[in-house]
Amino acid sequence: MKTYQIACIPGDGIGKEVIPAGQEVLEALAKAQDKFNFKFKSFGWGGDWYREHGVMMPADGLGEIRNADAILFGSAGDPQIPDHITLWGLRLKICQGFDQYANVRPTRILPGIDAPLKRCAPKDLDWVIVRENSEGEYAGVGGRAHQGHPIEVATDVSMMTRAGVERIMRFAFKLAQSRPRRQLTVVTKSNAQRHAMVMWDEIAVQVAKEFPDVKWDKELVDACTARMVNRPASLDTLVATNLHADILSDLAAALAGSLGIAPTGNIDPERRYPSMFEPIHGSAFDIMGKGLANPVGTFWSCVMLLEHLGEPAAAQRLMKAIESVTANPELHTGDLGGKATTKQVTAAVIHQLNAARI
Ligand code: NAD
Ligand code: K
Ligand code: MN
Repeated sequence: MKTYQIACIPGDGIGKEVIPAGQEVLEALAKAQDKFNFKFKSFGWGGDWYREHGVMMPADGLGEIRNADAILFGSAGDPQIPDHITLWGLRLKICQGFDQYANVRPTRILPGIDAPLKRCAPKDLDWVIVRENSEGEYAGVGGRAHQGHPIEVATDVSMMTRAGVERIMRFAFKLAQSRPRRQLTVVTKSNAQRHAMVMWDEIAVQVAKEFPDVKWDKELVDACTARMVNRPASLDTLVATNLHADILSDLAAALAGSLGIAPTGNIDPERRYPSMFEPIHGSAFDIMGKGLANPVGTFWSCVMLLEHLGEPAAAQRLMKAIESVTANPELHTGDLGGKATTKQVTAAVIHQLNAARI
């Protein structure tokens, strides 16, 4: 029987609560069928590691997880450590080190969840946001000169390469092509960002020619936020830069009910390196350590992990279990207006997995 090696990095805050829950659910899923097993290895990297060692992860950390079949990640962010240190020292190190250049963020309104938009039926909101995950605004290019002086200058340069934009555009068109509506919205801000985003637009026109069966349009990112609220059914697959898609996908998650539900995959489409799956939320300082975190974003990320491993039947089975749990308001956590705990939701999903024994 096949055994998948999964590297677990819970990180900080509620990451330490939702990732063990995800591991439990994957273990239960493996037990409920006899096709594959998981071998988990956990890494205690993050804020605690930083307090002890002065870095978020060891210098050879990427080497330690290099051979995993996939990575399950929680969150990097600690109330005592500046956010740019925790983010750059762990999550971005992995995303960039393993060239996980496609960040895929599906959003849908799951059964039983009250989405905040009154005019939006569940079927009207079914999106996948593709986020460029290797360059753009988060390329790390820039600096500070004359720090602390009145003449100080600080820059963060949004650096885009033709090769980097072409590969994410091609990935997004291909993904759009695989979905029933075959529709892509290319998000841009080329009216104001007149160099990199103009190249982005030109590359969209060029790559679109390879996908004549995909309908596509362009939308400025600010207008796109309004369109998501006013005409959600007009969108299907979207592609946007690192920063723009970061913001759009939090909005998307909130429109679908809660940040606590939304999943993501940091994918290396060429499969040279392991891909990394994580809920889109962060450490949630306000609720950490209380056992109140919604684990659904992590469970849905596990669905994406299973799809990536080439286990679509198992992925579907887990998604069904998640949906039958969200359908019951008594199993909603605080972010959804309910009273359930992380443990109760986890136990309910495991119960459903076992009940669905084939
Ligand atoms: P956050 O996602 O941690 O929290 C935003 C709000 O959503 C909070 O009120 C929180 O309680 C709620 N929330 C989020 N996830 C939830 C869940 N699963 N269940 C219930 N409620 C949930 O965002 P933030 O407050 O902006 O960031 C906190 C820290 O996390 C910062 O250090 C930030 O840098 C970090 N962060 C890390 C990642 C990552 O590792 N990928 C992503 C986002 C934020
Ligand atoms: K996260
Ligand atoms: Mn984000």
